[in-house]
Amino acid sequence: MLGLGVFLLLAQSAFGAIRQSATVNNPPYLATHDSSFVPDKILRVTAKNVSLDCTTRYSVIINGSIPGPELRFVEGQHVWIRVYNDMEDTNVTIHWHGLSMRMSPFSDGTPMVSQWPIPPMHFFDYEFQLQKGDAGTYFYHSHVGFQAVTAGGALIVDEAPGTPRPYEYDEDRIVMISDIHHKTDAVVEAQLTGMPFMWPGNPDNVAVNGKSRFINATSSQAGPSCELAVINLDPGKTYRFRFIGALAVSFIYLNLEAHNMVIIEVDGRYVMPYVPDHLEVSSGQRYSALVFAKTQAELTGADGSIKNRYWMQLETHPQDDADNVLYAIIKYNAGSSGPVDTFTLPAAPVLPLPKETFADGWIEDRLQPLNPDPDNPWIKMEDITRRIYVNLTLQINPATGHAQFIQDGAPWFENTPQEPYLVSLYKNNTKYFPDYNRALANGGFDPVTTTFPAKIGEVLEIVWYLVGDNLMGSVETHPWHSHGDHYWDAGTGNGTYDPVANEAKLTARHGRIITRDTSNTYRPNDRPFLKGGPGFTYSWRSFRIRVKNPGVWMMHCHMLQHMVMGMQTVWVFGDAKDVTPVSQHLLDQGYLVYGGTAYGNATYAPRVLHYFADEVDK
Ligand SMILES: [Cu+2]
Repeated sequence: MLGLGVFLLLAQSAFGAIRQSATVNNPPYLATHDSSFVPDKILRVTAKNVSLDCTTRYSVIINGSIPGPELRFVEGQHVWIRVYNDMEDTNVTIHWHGLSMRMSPFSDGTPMVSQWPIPPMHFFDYEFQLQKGDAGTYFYHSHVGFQAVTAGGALIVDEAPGTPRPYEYDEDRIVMISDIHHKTDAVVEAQLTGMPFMWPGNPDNVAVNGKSRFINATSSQAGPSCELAVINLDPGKTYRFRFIGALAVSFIYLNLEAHNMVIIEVDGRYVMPYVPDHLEVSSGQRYSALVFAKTQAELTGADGSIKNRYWMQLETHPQDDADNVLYAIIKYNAGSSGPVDTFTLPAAPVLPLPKETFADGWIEDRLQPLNPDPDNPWIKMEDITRRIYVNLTLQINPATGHAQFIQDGAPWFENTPQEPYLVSLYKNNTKYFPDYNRALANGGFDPVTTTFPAKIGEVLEIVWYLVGDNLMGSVETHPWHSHGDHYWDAGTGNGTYDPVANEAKLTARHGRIITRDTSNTYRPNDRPFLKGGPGFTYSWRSFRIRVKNPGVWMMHCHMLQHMVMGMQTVWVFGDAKDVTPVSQHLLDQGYLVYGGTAYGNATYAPRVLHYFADEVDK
């Protein structure tokens, strides 16, 4: 633990003064956040009718727009974000997707896991400390119900001022891809959890940066809420396109017309350059790619005319149904300066994209880390202290038609725990706290608390098994997202897991394996999904992780529909003595009760724990 008051740093940037700190408060202390407290960012969550995709829908939105504002921070920055829940009848939390909340475990934004949700008409101050190595592409989103389909935005971490980037580029461009459902959150949630279960339907469309044009729209509807996204480029510059899979359920294939992409980042970590023939993005994943803009000469044809617009083509690859083809426009600041037609779609798809459904691992086994971290070396098989198999399957009640996803026999819903696990941990409330030995005796899963507990220092291999459902024996592909830390993505394959055979594959890669936070458990591509029958194990995926960050972290399918249907797991790392010590009286009535004194409102300034020091605290 670093001593108090050392390494206090101030940095100047284009944003003005930023908080910076390498100092951990041990123990954290409470401060009143009255009007003198100035957060770095303010997010206000509301619900209202919003026009998007040529239609109007009642949606949860952040700071009045879809997507919410783009947040930018730098490595080393100490961040405070105030989130106002301006809704009168619904809870909210915000999760900082891909960032580790390391030493500020109340900030992970998972309702009933890391915190009590923010009650209506209250606000909560989230604190986190960015570290070297965090530079990359992230996003933030609500973690309640189906809200994240519209309530989210890009979150970018840049290198600290003066720190060189491993890849040079002139500017970046956000490409945030989100699903559009014309049905409201309430209808979608009711159908998914209904008896009988009803699939609300695949997305009506996909938006790029909050722009979309419904395929059946008429030209009279053209306008700001009924048009394609435009990405503007200057000739000759090098761009970093930051693709963000802020999706509900779609798997996206995409490509650029007449431009190559060089992948340089996966889920917030730089990778060796890789040139794919197309990009695949599933819910929760992010990729950065360098795109080299054409020069003025390259844009100019033999007749002197300038071609200044190109297509970005996106296709959704749902599990079974026909693909949807969608577009954004890449527009050069060159040639004609007239208005851009953002409404007319191409008569036929302009780019070739693979036709198979989303499976087989794409380029995942070819990605390599740019700079392997010497302090966190690749986990070899002999380093693993415990292997946990988690069976993922859909369970349908033949009598009621109710459907839920179960993990090792149990679903997890936001109303599963009686109080947030982290709260139970601080209260040392063993009634709601996992029993490690009980879990060990049950393959790692504690069925009483519906959690997977682990001790600090353990080295886990988590093997996710796709298991045929109880009626038909079918399976689907799921993007599994990990909170709390990146894991080593130790591969995927059909059938049951053979550790020795997989280790031979990994060894052949010389341990150049990437860490990331979202990977797919694939349905086998040869579509044998009814062949094995109920309970049949179709495929596996391995995550390896050193248990080092105390806290309560979710690992869940990132498809919002499946989260609503219970496809989530909760991992408790460490026990009461491992979480940063905070004396009980500091926590009473603050974080430990719903709407406690850590939650402010119009007339009340909250009392907030400070896990990190900075100049404002002095
Ligand atoms: Cu899923």
